[in-house]
Amino acid sequence: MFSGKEDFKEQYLAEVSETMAKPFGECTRREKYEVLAKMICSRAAKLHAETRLRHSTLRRKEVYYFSMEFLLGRLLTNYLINFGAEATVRAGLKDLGEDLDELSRMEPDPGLGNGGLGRLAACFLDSMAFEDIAATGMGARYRFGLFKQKIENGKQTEEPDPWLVNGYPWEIRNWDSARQIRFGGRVERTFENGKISFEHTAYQTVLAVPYDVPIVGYGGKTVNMLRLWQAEPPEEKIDLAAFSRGEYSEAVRERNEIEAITAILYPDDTTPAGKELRLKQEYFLTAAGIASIIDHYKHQYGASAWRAFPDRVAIHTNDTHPALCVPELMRLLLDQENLEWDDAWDIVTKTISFTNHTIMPEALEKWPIGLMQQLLPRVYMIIEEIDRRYRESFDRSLPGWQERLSSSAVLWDGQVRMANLSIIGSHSVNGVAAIHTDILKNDVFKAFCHRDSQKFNNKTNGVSHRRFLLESNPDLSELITSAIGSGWISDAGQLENLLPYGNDSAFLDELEKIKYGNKCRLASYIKESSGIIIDPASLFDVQVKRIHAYKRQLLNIFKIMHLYNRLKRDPDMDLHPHTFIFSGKAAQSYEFAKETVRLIHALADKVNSDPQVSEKIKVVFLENFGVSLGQLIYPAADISEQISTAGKEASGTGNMKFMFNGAVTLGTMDGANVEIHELAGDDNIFIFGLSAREVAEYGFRGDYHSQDICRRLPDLAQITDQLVNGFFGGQTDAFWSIHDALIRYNDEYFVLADFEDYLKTFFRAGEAFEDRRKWNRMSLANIAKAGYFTSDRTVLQYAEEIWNVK
Ligand code: 4GP
Repeated sequence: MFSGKEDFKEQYLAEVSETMAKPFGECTRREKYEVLAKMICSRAAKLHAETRLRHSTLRRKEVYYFSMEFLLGRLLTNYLINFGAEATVRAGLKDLGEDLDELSRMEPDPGLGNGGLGRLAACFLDSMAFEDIAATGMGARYRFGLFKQKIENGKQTEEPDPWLVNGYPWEIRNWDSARQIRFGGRVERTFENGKISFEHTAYQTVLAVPYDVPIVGYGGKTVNMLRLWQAEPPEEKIDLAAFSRGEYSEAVRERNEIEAITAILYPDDTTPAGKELRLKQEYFLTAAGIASIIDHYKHQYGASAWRAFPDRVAIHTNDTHPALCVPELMRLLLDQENLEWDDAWDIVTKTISFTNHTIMPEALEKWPIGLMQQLLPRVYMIIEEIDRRYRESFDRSLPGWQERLSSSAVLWDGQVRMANLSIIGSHSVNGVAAIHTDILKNDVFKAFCHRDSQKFNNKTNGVSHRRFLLESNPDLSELITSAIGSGWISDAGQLENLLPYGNDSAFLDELEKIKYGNKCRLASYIKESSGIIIDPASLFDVQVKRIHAYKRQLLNIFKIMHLYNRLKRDPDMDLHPHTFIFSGKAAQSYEFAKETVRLIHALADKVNSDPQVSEKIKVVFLENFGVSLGQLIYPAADISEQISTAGKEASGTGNMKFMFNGAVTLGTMDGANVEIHELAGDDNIFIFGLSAREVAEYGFRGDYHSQDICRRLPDLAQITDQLVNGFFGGQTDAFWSIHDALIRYNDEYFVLADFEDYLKTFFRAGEAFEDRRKWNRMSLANIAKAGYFTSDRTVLQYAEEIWNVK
């Protein structure tokens, strides 16, 4: 990209004066960032054109990854690393009196997702480009990403995140590839020349305009694309009559309504209006994406080569949010391309595949039939027909068929069940960790298993080790490379070659030193952002993820309350100093999660301001968790808290990011922890708690009584009492909803059931930490075994076993 730092400087300075029309010295840091990012983006765009040409000459099968969420993280440093230009640019900038990291912090971190599923999609883009898979991401360009979390008086508040205010240098608006999307209206059947056709009238047209973000693979050879669709009015419209009457908001009402489709990620869908907007978003992305695929295909292969479509195109749906890909592809093949139903259905089901990411019932999407009918009349007709045919073909000779049919049909009880639509319309359905896939097969989607069991398969998640280790933890990466060479960057499995270093004390000391350095880096961020001073020599015990009852931040909080109570009774208690770090957002309408955030803050105030305990324990909550903050936190953790109720966390990917950075997991046998345990081995992980089977058995038998546990464990009873007895201040500050969830409503997530074992295991981990040699060896074993969790491995498995891409 640059022949050396002089070459870089020359090109960069020329670019600055051309685009900013002022000398470098007068530019703000943000402007300097912007010019650099634009420069790298245009190089990437050029390489994207070359990649496309190469892939199309080779007639590569194309993968389209549909996801309502993509949490890309910042791109500048990542792309410089991928182009092999980071050191050159860093040195060149230094000569110019600038610092790459500071410049990079000017970049917005687009929050186009809620959590795991969205970040997974971004890791997949990275790995697919690295593996030279011809892949395109299909997403939505929300003007406001996930809210910015602010803490005020110990409570979460939400502010909009206008990440686009200064533009986004990594995108290219591609107006000429815009598509028209239809909403509402009527569909009439007409019968002419022996053929039925469907006429759609009185609909509203919305323009879907793609913004293309190049995705640079490590090594810089393959550059794929993420296409983010934005909703716009089909023409610059303003109601002039309304305007001249002075009714200004009426004059732009339609425009606003249309733009609302991609205004905000995941509008609160607890209201009917929110629900409608969410469904509009889903169809908008699906319809725009499918139309562009069909056009591209016809351009490439002609308008009659439909049978070969599944050999040349794979469409992957990331959870059910893009499930309308099934009826939408049917619609185009039937109504536009004039295929017969059976042929179209054969193509659709061979092309589309589906990943489920959660078994939480509230996340299994359902839409009222009335809403679907009114908003997407033709699509609904197709869904109805899919459902009718499914029922008709159902084997009624098997015992219990009624029950199976009722739970697997698409239409039921006035609702369209999107997971069932996805399963019926896909050739592959996968879970994201072994235990999760088992639960899907044997429980959640059991009804499908007789006829469709061959569709179900597991693809354990992975993360981009290049972003979360190479980029986030440069010192550790350098140490690894000095020991085993740099092959691990493209082949994470080579990290296993680190295992012999478990006996090398100089290496282990170095590992410890690097961890300490990363902890100092995080400690200064904490001091800067919250004023709290923490000791980098303390054990960093970290839980960062969305705040959710099943993820059980509460269990962690109760552990800290227990330590507090003990230290108050016995200030000389033998305890290595600990810093407990939390970060994560609570969904805007999820009161329990918001109360959990408030509880963490109340506890932090109590602990940190009490000199009797704060020498030994500190509690920190880091505001506004996101990809960038994660990158700062993972390298600094000693203990990775993965403590969900067994059977509830589909996989988790934070657990993998911690592991790559040498943190040791303290967790339940849930999600990918099970596989981390298997790989790291009993000696290098701390496992506790009920198994998924035990949790399920309690459910069947109905004999779990949370109050019995409090009776048995007075320490725990003290803690649950403290939630409401004035310990945290007056009655207005009490945590009744949390108390009630545990005691009155019998602790759905088994927090109290797992408390004792959790505590014991926590103390065991603390003891191990005191033996520095032992701990560093455990940490190393985790890094060495983490290679399996690279998303390179995961996407190769998808490519071979689902997409049939060679
Ligand atoms: C998440 C799951 O909660 C998490 O366990 C998993 O690792 C991740 O997907 C990626 O597969 N689910 C979501 C969601 O993000 O919105 O359902």
